Amino acid sequence: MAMLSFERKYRVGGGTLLGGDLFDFWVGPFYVGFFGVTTIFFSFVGIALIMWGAAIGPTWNPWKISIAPPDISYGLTLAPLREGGLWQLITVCALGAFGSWALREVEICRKLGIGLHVPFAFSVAIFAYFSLVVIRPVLLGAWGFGFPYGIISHLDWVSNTGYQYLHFHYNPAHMIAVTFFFTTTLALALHGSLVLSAVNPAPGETVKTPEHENTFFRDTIGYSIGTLGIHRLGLFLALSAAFWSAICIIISGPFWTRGWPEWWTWWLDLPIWR
Ligand code: UQ2
Repeated sequence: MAMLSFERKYRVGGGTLLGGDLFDFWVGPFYVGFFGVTTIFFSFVGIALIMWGAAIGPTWNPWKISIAPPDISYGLTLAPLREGGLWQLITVCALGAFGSWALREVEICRKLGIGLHVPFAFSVAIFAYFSLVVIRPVLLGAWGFGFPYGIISHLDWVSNTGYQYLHFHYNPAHMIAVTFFFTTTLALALHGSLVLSAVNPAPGETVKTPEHENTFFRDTIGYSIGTLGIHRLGLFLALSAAFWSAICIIISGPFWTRGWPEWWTWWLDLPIWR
């Protein structure tokens, strides 16, 4: 079935979480819904505030534009717009837009009668951002611990925050996150190359089936995870990467204030060495 005829068949009312059938319509190929409207609203206001922040800043160089959070001295209060208040409003708009987008995905999943895996996966990415700009700043007692919104400035923030703990690669949760990121690329490289190899046989030969894919891996490593399994593994690896990234920054400061290399003294302190 061609995609457009499938979409006409399944472009049906209902399945909304909020707003009933008020916003239950499409604009061209795009489903709108209540959360489509709120996505547009938060995106528009958020981008306008970013433009305002850029306009009152010292540069229009896209690399150098930066909108910083309030000074630490403001604690968890609202700051004046030019003193980090813009950052606070932009953060609200970002979370509003991301949350709206996730809920719009839920409504589309409900219409189609498919699982909620995609909005769930997106929620883990939102959780990682939420950890940086809300959870950790609240635990540390000041919005000023959030990262600045700028291309170079956010890189500087990551570098400075890392060096604050002497060597961030000794953070055990960071180690787990990095391992999941690398394993995700390994899994997608294996999967992408395996699928392309099966659908691109030598000239004159027919396209191969999953039986060939299974047999390739059974012949090479004695195990095939299967066509459904590789996608379950990929989702698990990717979500774990984002999850442990969030954990590794939440624990840095609120639960460990010294250098991360020092954390490993627990190993040297084990009684088995005495
Ligand atoms: C597989 C399979 C696929 C795949 C891949 C494998 C037919 C099309 C890539 C092989 C994957 C394995 C053995 C798991 C590797 C484990 C890690 C942690 C990377 O068997 O089934 O379907 O795409």
